[in-house]
Amino acid sequence: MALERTFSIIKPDATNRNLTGAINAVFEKAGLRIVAQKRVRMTREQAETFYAVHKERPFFGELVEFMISAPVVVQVLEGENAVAKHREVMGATNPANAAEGTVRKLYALSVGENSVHGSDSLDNAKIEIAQFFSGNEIVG
Ligand code: RTP
Ligand code: MG
Repeated sequence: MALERTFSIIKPDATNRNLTGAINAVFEKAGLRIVAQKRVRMTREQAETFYAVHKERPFFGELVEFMISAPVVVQVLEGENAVAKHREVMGATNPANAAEGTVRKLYALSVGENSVHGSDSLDNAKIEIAQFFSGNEIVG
């Protein structure tokens, strides 16, 4: 087992509904430690860069508009197998397919407004963390 760090976003649909604490409770209960956290309003450029891998997808424009529509909470989570554990507790992208007890089953509104983001690999976690945090903002 390896101690990992992953990058997490609590998305606008969740911050709008005041769910930051409720979602953090799910993460902490799963053994993920919040080692960095800040509330930010993403710029359009930040959102486009962050989701550049989805640039050609039909939902790209909608996704960027959504991510800049309200504040988000960006986080670094640390724990054993943090990348996989975080994705497990987030649940499937589409809440209709998400398992009981997962964040998306509990809180997501739709496949687009699905409350949370989590890195999909350790390599992407490192890239995504560096887009939002400097080293001295992360306290393990
Ligand atoms: P995320 O990157 O946000 O953690 O979510 P994910 O890996 O589960 O999903 P991904 O395929 O990477 O898609 C990124 C985000 O785009 C939005 N989306 N909308 N309207 C649609 O069909 C659709 N499909 C994806 C979601 O907000 C998804 O989380
Ligand atoms: Mg993804």
